[in-house]
Amino acid sequence: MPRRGFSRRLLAGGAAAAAIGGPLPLASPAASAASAASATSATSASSASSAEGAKRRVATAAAGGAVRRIKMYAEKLPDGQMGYGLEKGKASIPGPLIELTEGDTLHIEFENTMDVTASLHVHGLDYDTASDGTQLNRSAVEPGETRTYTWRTHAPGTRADGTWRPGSAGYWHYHDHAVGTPHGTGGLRKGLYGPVVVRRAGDVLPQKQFTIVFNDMTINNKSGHDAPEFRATVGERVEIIMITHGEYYHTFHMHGHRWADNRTGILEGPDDPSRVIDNKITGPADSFGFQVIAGENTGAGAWMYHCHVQSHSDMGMAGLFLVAKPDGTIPGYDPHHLTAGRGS
Ligand SMILES: [Cu+2]
Repeated sequence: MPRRGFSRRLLAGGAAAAAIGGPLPLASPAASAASAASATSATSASSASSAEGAKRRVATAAAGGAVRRIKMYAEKLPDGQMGYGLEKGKASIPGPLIELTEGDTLHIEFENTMDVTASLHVHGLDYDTASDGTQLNRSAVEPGETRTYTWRTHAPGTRADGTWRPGSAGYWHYHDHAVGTPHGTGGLRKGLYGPVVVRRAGDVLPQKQFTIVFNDMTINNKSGHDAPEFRATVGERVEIIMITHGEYYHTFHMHGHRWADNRTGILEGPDDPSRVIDNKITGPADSFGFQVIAGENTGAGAWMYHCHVQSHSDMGMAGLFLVAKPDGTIPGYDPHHLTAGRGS
């Protein structure tokens, strides 16, 4: 079976996102050629006219506070898996990337097109029990029915008692909590999950975004040495959103790139004490994210990413981060020779 191009698959989702989003799309197309522009518009980016922004010369997230509405569908896929999508017939695994800025509110009109009860449950954001997405409090959705889930976010600040209240910013995720069991074990297994990024005003925006989900022994529900590939050009600012589901603990490792083990994955300056890592242990329902400059200090090439539990990588939990030279060539990459995860 030929390796599937990760970028091609996500492009379809990206086009859908752009179609529904209008001038302020919530889900920016990952891996699309237009992702730089999309990521920028997705969060109403300003070019940061502040002194710091001018010094950094990167796009940054503008202040939140918007109220937005989208439609989401849960669908059965032709291969028996399940996915979320922003349009009927466009479901993907993982589901569409939802991006917000602290202060934003999102209303999701969720339609369950399947023949089993399903839901949408989010981590990290603010919601009441009616938007929890579980059968326990009757916020799941019966087959063929529709329900509006509301997710809210907030900026950090001082509580009335003087202690510090954290904001909503972070790398989060949503998933089904109803298919198969009251915990959505069947839905998660079949692909009903997706990424959420909440930014703080001023956060650095990426030029490309990729979501990697370790789900049991698969990556994005692709198993057996069919792991997704991502493509970027050397020097591009690439955001990785990493989520884990299923039964196992994994370690996420990337070759040739490192990141800061903090909220954004980016060091704030020379005195930021965050540890710089290239490997992170991750367990079920964990999520984290970071940005790297593709090929920084290492160059273009076919860079592996993989679970570093040896038996897991040997069983196929490995893929490629393809960093092209400006002329489009990728040193060391032979698409016909399956380097990632193949025993030889
Ligand atoms: Cu693993």
